Amino acid sequence: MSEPVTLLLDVPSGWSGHWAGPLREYLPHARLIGQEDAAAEAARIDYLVTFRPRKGLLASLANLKAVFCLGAGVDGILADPDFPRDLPLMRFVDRSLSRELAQYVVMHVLIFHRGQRYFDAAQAMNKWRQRPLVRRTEDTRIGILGLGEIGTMCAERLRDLDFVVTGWSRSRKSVAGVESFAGAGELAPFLARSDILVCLLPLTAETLGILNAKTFALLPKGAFVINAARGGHLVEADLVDAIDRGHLAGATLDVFQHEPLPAESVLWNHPKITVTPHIAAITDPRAAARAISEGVAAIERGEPAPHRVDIARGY
Ligand code: NDP
Ligand code: OXD
Repeated sequence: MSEPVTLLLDVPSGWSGHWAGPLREYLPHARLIGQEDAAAEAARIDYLVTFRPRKGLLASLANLKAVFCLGAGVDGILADPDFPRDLPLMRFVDRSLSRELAQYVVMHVLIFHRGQRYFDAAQAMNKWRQRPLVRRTEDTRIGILGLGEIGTMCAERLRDLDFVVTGWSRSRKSVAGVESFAGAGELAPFLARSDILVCLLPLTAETLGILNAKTFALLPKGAFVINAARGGHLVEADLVDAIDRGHLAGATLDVFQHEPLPAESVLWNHPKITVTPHIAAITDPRAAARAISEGVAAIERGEPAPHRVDIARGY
């Protein structure tokens, strides 16, 4: 009988219970070990399951067959200089993840579009303050940076609410009712017609800092920004400046350059910025365990696992 495969679950100890049960359920014949046993077992570890590996961990695992990322974005793994560039890296792609993120985006689009903060402030003062929509839905243009697995579902949901939706990606897309802009050359016209800009790009060398003063200047006056992708996409000081000068109406941010967001960050208390703690879409442990078990089975059969990351491209 062949040896069982060994999986290292590299998540902070408070989270391991959350992931271990589903992984044991879907991979009943595997040896599952936690961070505490990683050093002693390093040479026997076949598969690493992680999101942001601890410094030095990848360098210590000489016999890895593959890495499974617990999230959709693999920037936290690729940022590690010890990640072997030829090692298969799989990211998490699942309808449940896209759905959670689409809910988050739709909710924050509607909070802005419907002026909910105005009504919250009125309620806090026991005031009955009626006000019509600032802009008609049919006239509100939403631009989605990144029309991939998640961006496409967000675009479809917003389109179904009668917003005017466009998407920007590297390659041209064909999504019913959603206009596609592609490549660096079409970024400026895409931005010029985005009253609400939603970032759902992967963080790569090309997209790092893409939400900056130049980008904001190309948005229409009064535009709103939602960043649910990665903190590295946003130059936070440029956002605050564009809001404080009155060019942008505000922003919702789920991701930050430094996470957890430091208590002294000006973003926490800015009256026109909503902060959430990287919860736009949380990976479902059972869905992830199922995907990992399918990936491990494929690799053990000598076949490619689904959702392998193109390392050169960075996503
Ligand atoms: P995908 O890889 O499916 O989609 C990425 C999209 O970005 C593609 O359309 C791609 O274009 C486009 N893109 C990439 N690079 C460029 C570029 N240089 N110029 C233009 N377009 C580009 O990713 P997902 O939709 O699955 O996930 C997107 C991101 O969402 C993740 O990387 C992660 O950072 C973030 N995320 C955040 C979560 C949260 O809780 N806040 C949860 C889950 C994900 P093309 O299709 O042409 O290749
Ligand atoms: C992800 C995330 O990339 O949780 O899935 O941010």
